[in-house]
Amino acid sequence: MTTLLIATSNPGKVSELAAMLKDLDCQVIGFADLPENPPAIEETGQTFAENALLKAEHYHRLTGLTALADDSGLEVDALDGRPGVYSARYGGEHLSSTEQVQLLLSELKDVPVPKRTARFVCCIALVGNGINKTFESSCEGSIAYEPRGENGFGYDPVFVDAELGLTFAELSREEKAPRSHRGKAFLQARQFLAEWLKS
Ligand code: ITT
Repeated sequence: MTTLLIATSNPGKVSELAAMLKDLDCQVIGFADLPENPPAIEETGQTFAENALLKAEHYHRLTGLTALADDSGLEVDALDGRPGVYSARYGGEHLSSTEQVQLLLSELKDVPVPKRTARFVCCIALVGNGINKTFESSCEGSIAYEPRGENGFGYDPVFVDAELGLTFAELSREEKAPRSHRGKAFLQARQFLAEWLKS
């Protein structure tokens, strides 16, 4: 049976991706299942796809396993698309998610509702022997004036889904998955994976 490595050190992503992968015909493992934590690679790409491939290629090279990496982030229109590919490092490497959310809210404090539009973007890269693929998707929303909800991770408490009017942190994992950037990118990856695992 093929082993698929979920190549991320972000616990929020691990939990979402593991749930999405659970009925595929392969053994899914994370960094915690490896004998030692693999060293990270610097995310020097200018796009989500470049960074997702950088990560998946790096972890495939280190482990020999088929690696699934995700590069994702939040593009805020009033900030000309920032933080974008720098979402994990927004405000500097030392800030917690809660502090990053507060920084975002302070940057947007004078921005009125119609101008608070934003989107989450996700690119999933799959790299293994004979595979080198990316799958990208996004979801539209806007930035709330204050955090709401307890679920999810990162910017979820301030990302308001355009259709539901609820933040992603107010949704359960099962409600977030089909509408999220990661869930939609994963659906494409999953179709490919299912075919590839049969071959
Ligand atoms: P890995 O590189 O190890 O996967 P990371 O957290 O550094 O972990 P990224 O470089 O892709 O991952 O950064 C993405 C950041 O964007 C992440 O840290 C979150 O702050 C944010 N983000 C991505 N998807 C999100 C989601 O579904 N909900 C909330 N925030 C999200």
